[in-house]
Amino acid sequence: MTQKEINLEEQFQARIDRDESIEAKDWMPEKYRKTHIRQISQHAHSEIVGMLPEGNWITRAPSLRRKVALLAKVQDEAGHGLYLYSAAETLGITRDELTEQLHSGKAKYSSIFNYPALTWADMGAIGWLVDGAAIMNQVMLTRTSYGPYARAMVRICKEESFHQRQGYEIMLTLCKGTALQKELAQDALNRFWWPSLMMFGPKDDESPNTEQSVKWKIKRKTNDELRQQFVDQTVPQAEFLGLTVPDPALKWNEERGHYDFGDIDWDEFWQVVKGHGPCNKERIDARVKAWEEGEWVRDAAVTHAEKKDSRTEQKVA
Ligand code: BYC
Repeated sequence: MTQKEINLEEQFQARIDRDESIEAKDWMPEKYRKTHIRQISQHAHSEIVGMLPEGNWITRAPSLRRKVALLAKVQDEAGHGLYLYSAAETLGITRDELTEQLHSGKAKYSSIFNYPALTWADMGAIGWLVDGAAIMNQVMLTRTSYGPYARAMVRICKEESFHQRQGYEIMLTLCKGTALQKELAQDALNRFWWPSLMMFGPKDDESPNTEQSVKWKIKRKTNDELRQQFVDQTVPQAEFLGLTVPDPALKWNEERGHYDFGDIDWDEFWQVVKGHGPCNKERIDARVKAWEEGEWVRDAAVTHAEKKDSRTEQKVA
């Protein structure tokens, strides 16, 4: 590194330490830019792939009210994906490149969306647990050091809290219903509990990116801190529903002031992250199909925009 680059890095770190927001045109270390492209695009892809398990239940929602709410939630997720792609584009990568990275498997998306949604109760569990975990992470990200990402997160968090409440309300209704409905709710919790804890990423001592990301205030809390916060918040909610969290080691620790919980199956986590989860292939196939079938729409939109621009130019001339 040259002396000039060292000075620039020091000035950059000083700005971060003063809690200044970094904007798109500001100087930033190449690794900061790359880390953001990686994280924001993973986040955007998660929103877009995350529409698939729920989209599958829109036609089977048990009432008009449930259908409308689920439809709105899935639509919000498309919007979140678009804000996030736009935030990533401010860092000098194109939408097409981002899409290509998802389709080729180069870019990751959240492991959670590689599990199937088998029953209506899964719509409750996803809203309650998956959106609950997402919010825990995203509230932290409203204060992340990169301005365009932080600002996108503010709006996203407002919408996510509705998503979480609609999920919990589904669970509450099922738990107050018949024995079979309660059984469905318990089964959904059993299947989604551990994958939800995995959403926060590997343990801190096995997370290659955490140390630098905390230093740059990309992450204000570590994976393990957020996971603990999620367990502490969610266990009383499960108790209120009258459901059992599927972890025999789960126990309130008076001394720590937190719940102790059992070991996560990290082999399963890495299998899913590396593309070998129950639905990885199905999810990517669905995205590639949608991309290919939508080509004519994109072409038409570009042609329309070009025509509009040339008409404006003619008028100005
Ligand atoms: N799944 O060093 P680490 C939502 C990867 S919610 C897959 O700790 P980092 C939604 C990680 O990318 C979900 N991969 O990484 C909710 C890294 O690999 P690379 C989206 C994972 O980035 C409801 C490697 O493991 N939320 O969208 O410091 C409905 C080592 O990890 C996972 C976000 O994306 C995982 N669970 O921390 C619809 C939030 N965990 O890239 C939609 C933004 C880790 O080095 N993202 N990996 O090869 C983050 O906050 C951080 O990226 C993470 C990971 C906490 C997830």
